[in-house]
Amino acid sequence: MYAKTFLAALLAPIAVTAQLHELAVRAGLEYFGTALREGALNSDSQFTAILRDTREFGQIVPENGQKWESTQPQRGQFTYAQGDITANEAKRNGQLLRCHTLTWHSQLPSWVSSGSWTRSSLEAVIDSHMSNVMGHYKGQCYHWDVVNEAINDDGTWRDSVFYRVFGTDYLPISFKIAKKYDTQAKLYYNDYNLEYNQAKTNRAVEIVNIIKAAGAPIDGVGFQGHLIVGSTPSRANLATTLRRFTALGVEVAYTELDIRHSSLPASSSAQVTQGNDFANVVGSCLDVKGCVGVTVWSYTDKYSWVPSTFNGAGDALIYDSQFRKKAAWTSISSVLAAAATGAPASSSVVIPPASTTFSTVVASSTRASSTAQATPTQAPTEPEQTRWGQCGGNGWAGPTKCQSPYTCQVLNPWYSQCL
Ligand code: 9MR
Repeated sequence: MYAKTFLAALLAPIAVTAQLHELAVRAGLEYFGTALREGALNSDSQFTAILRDTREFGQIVPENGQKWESTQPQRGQFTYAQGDITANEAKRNGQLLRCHTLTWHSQLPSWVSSGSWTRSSLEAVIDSHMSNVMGHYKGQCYHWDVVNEAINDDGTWRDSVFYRVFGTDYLPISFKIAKKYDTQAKLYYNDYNLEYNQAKTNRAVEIVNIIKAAGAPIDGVGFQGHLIVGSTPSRANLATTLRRFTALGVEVAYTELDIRHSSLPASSSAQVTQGNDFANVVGSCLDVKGCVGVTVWSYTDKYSWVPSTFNGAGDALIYDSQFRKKAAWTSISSVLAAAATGAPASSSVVIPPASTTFSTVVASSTRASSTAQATPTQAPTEPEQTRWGQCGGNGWAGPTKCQSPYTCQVLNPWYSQCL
């Protein structure tokens, strides 16, 4: 067995130097990421420097630049200047790019929302939008949020131009069209307030079922995670909710996480509560096989959509407005470090052969996604990972083979996965 002293010696440098993405990958997630506020890049050197720290953020997503009003403000006129800011940045830094978003009622130009459409004319509009926008970003998007926010908070269907013309058919139609124009990106349904496991969550489960029943492809469900300090569900309840979706055969991710204080300034105890809430959200992702990553919706309180939408509320992120790490940052790093370095859980982790170096133990994760097993006393056989298990990446010394029919695919320099 592994001597605690050796582990402690290994833990020290990790605790000192590691940042959130680095820890997240060591803990078995694919990434820890952030949204990029386009206007802040280059105009704010502190913002830009932290955003470019790939140990901190291994994935970025445009906060606004790829939305319909930015990419096709007038019919047939496509512009990518705003969307390219984040795409180019991801390329420059070697970060994964989440792409956001296509069929959405909001930030939708009035030529679409107020147009007079038949099913076939609106389908042609969606097709043309996806053909152009997805074509422009083809090969760059790790995920695409194909449909965004189709449900009201009470679980009823949102009244959008898409719903009025197609009923729920626009859901599978959008996913089928999306697949035509990018066969590699993982296609997501993305929404907020799914975390509470109530009527809206039930409807999102129905969305996955509707899409699959129509023979359309869907790979993931994004939990936006716009939450409130002190009202965030427990880690166990969040995990239970995520599992409702992974049980349907789709992956999940927290895609727009922020946890706002309802009133400001936040007391020190409210800041601790915020830290615990963040830790519970990130912890729930670690607990669920098929939860692939966590993205904060901007990382600094200097740039957040919250204060302009919720009067008096704010400070919802993990760095303060002067770019100092908050208690929330520390809580997240602790929960990730614990998962990255904790003792292997007997039922769920790849236990390396006895001869394996200690770096393997650290690189192995205790999270639920790794399932192949070998006992330390057995002659080293070649273990195989199941679907979603890690099978390669810098520092990885675990199994590199996948169980059939999955193959080991390189997602980034730190992480290859059985898909
Ligand atoms: O953060 C975005 C903000 O700058 C925009 O003004 C706003 C307009 O709708 O959209 C915000 O981002 C939203 C995201 O695209 C979808 N989920 C909710 C986010 C917060 O409103």
